[in-house]
Amino acid sequence: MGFPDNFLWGGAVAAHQLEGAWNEDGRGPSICDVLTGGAAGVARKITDGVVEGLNYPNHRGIDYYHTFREDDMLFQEMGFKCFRTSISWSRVFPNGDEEEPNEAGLKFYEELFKDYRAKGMEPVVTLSHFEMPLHLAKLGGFTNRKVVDCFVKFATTVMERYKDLVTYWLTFNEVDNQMNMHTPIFPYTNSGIIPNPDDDPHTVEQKVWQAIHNEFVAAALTVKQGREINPDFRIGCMLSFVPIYPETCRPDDVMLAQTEMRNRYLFGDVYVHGEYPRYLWKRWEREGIDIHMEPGDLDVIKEGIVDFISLSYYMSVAVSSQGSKLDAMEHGLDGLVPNPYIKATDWGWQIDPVGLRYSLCEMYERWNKPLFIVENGVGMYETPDADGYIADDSRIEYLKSHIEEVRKAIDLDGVPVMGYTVWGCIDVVSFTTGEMKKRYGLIYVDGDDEGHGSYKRSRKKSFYWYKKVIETNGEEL
Ligand code: BGP
Repeated sequence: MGFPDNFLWGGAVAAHQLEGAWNEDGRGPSICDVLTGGAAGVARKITDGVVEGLNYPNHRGIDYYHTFREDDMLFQEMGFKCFRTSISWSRVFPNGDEEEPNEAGLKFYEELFKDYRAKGMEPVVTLSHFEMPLHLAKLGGFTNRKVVDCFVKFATTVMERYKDLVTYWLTFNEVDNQMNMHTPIFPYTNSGIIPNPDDDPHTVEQKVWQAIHNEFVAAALTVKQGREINPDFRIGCMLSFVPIYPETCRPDDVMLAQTEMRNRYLFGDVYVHGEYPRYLWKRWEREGIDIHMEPGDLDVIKEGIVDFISLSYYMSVAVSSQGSKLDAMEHGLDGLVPNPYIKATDWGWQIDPVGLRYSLCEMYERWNKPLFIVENGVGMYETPDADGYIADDSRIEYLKSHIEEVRKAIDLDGVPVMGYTVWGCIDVVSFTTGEMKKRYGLIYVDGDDEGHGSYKRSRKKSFYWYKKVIETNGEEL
């Protein structure tokens, strides 16, 4: 009982949030490079080129591009069995549509993955973690069919190059986030759709759905071609799983929660069943969404079924049929209401460990595929004490309570869980806020939002705690 012997404990990061070196060794500008840093309560801005005087925290990240060998030693010290990162597309194809890849970019990831292997960590690689070359976004991102070919070329190039180094691949990070269609950030970072203030809401929805279709085709082609490159590859999708509870047992609340959950389920439904669900065809018809499909697209989607499902899990939310419709524009959800039974973080993310077990059961029973938790963690404000130490007991409590629920899902519900990677196992630039001060790490990085500081690494209390968890294969929490 408990975690299986081959359980993949580890940590997770994404290229643009930690590598820095944004314009080194031939890397082209990516959409993240023109996304400014934020400040508490201020949304990040999307610019169309780097603007002097604005803050772009990912240009430096935490310098991992230059420090990975030493940082990886810390992950090795914790006993990581795997390490999840992403490949920055514009390091490999600087504009996205070149004939030949950039050898320096390919070389970097080769060294990186070799280093993981040498340190006993299985690489888990996301092909697209909120990044694409800026040039492709200017061509319309995934609304433009040409980008499907560019992506597949990029994916097959790296799969071919690292076929003996990497077994676990994930296609699009949190692909379902763009169901928050009316926030500028998710359609942009998921699909490279640059917001156009002249677009009416229907035009925005039409664009996002088209991009989603094209990404389904791109993901399925990647799965198919990946299997030809190496039949031992295990290729999964990546979903941001946020269970949506009805606020009450009022039937309209329950119905609303089910309707909203479909925004999450539809991605897994397509990746696993290989076809668009009937509720989606109905919705497209009702909302006047007209998807351009090329001949053979639906066959491709049918053939490119994933081997496993990976997910991020941070929180649950609740909805009420009595809630405001306006919320749909702001949050991508109708009738969002606070859940009075659980606490939230400083950023309003509601902490709900039981929701993780609930999600694992829902997902497995719906899709019957192994699950891999590739992100879970808590963002906190943190300042080292006089000795430079951070006793992050509340992070330990967060992780412990979530891992306990994973164990229950395995032991009591029979859910096959492949692994668990703590998000931002080292402090990185926050994705939604663009800040360094929203920290997730088990390792502290002495850097601020403006890039000041020594960037020295130090172990937090959670570092030692997680090391023990891995050593005892989750027996000691
Ligand atoms: C997920 C993303 C990550 C990450 C994490 C935490 O949505 O896949 O890239 O950053 O959330 O989010 P944030 O950094 O905004 O707190």
